Amino acid sequence: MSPLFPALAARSTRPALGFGDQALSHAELATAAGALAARIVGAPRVAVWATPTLGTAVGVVAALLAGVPVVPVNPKTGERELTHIVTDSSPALVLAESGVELPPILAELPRVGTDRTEVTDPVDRALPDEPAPESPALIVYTSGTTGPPKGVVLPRRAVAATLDALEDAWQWTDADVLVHALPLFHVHGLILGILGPLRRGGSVRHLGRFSTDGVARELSSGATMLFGVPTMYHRIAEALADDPELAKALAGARLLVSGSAALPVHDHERIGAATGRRVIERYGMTETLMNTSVRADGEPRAGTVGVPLAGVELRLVDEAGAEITAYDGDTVGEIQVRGPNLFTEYLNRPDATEAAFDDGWFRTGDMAIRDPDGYVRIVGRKATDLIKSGGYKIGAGEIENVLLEHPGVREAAVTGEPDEDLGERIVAWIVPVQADAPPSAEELAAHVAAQLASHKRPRTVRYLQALPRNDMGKIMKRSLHG
Ligand code: MCA
Ligand code: AMP
Repeated sequence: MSPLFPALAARSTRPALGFGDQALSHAELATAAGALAARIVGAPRVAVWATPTLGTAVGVVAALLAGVPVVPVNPKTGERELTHIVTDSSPALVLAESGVELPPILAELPRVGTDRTEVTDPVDRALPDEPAPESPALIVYTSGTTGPPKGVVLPRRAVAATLDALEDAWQWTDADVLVHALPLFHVHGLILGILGPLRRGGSVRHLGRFSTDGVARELSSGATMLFGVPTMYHRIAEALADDPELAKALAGARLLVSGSAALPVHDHERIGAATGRRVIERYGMTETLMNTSVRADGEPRAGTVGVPLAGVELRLVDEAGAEITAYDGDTVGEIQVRGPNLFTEYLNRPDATEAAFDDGWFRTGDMAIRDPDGYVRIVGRKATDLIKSGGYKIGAGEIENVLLEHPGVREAAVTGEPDEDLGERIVAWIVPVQADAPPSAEELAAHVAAQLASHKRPRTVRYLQALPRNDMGKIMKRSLHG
């Protein structure tokens, strides 16, 4: 396989990474990550404490150079989820910036610093040989409808294939300067948002934290592309009315890309009206990386996720398992995909891996229709127990299990409710042990955040005397909102 990062191998002196006032060129990154790679080479697997910082990017690149599979960990992961991830993936060591206090389960492991001072090496070593295309590059944890999150094993081949398909679809070049504020422990922020610019030989400026001011500042000073989740574009759409600088900055961008959840047509329209620019959507999944996109040279169409990317085969399948051949803008089927962009397996879960495929096609669980010209429109999801909030995928079951462990909770059900800002908001329906002294919403939110992750906390709590159940005793979630 040719190098995953040709510009690193070529020691390009062009800018590569910018996090506030910390920046590295491709050549400097090659030196820093190369030195770090030499320290971890041979480790079976490493975790990276994925703060939105330069050190995280250096750590991940070092692991990729060394051919060591890397598990990015959300630094806001709660105790139970972290224990699961660390036990399941068993990293040999942890990469983290100095000064960060790690939770006990990670603090027990050997720690390697990712700060520039720690990885500065007077010797500019040759980079290690390129690992095999099928070797695992990253293991990214993702929620399912039930059970704890599963580790998605992504080979180098998939990372390269998806980034090269996006190069084609977006005419993405080394002249592009990306700006974003996405977290670095998921595919969107890390693989597309950091590894993407590095593979192209271009650069990324990470805002650390999302703000419309930060987006405006970077797009007015040389950044050409913006990546965000719909919540970020919604906040941009809200701010545009009173912020001519933001409108001007967006109008000058080459490409505005949204993904991870559907961007409502209303927000598409508001941004279009205020800036004259169209946001384009792409559709992907942790297991498949990117599947479709509106092309930079194609017709933008709000409400669609565009056409299959180069190398990606996509089909719609009806409930009986038959392929839908109609491109009629009407017939709904589940999206199934095949191609070099796919993951290899769920770590330690052969059962789940097998169940995820239908004769070699990956079942996405997303329901869609196709316009006559092939544009895909996602219309829903098969599983009602999967919630997308702020672009994060969250399983209702994992939250219910944690809520049920709270001493004040007798019964619990979790649903997603439409939310203008987050797309969906997590709602907890609680039957308290003591009707006259139920645990407060804040307490339950803090309980979930401490065990799972802050983005999994319920934003609304509703108290009931009993949950609606059918004759079989199963909770009838659909009747909760009614
Ligand atoms: C508030 N906070 C709490 C509590 N209440 N923490 C613990 N317990 C509580 N009770 C804290 C939070 O930790 C956080 O801390 C702060 O309050 C605000 O958090 P939150 O309300 O969650 O933030 P938000 O403003 O709602 O965030 C919106 C967001 C975020 C920035 C858009 O949702 C986001 O970054 N989304 C991106 C998701 C993403 O990248 N998905 C990609 C996966 P502090 O102030 O310290 O932060 S999908 C994917 O990869 C596929 C492949 C694809 O297609 O892309
Ligand atoms: P995750 O498993 O966190 O990687 O999230 C993947 C899921 O996000 C997909 O299965 C879709 O349901 C959803 N998704 C990603 N991009 C889009 C998009 N542009 N429009 C609608 N849904 C999307």
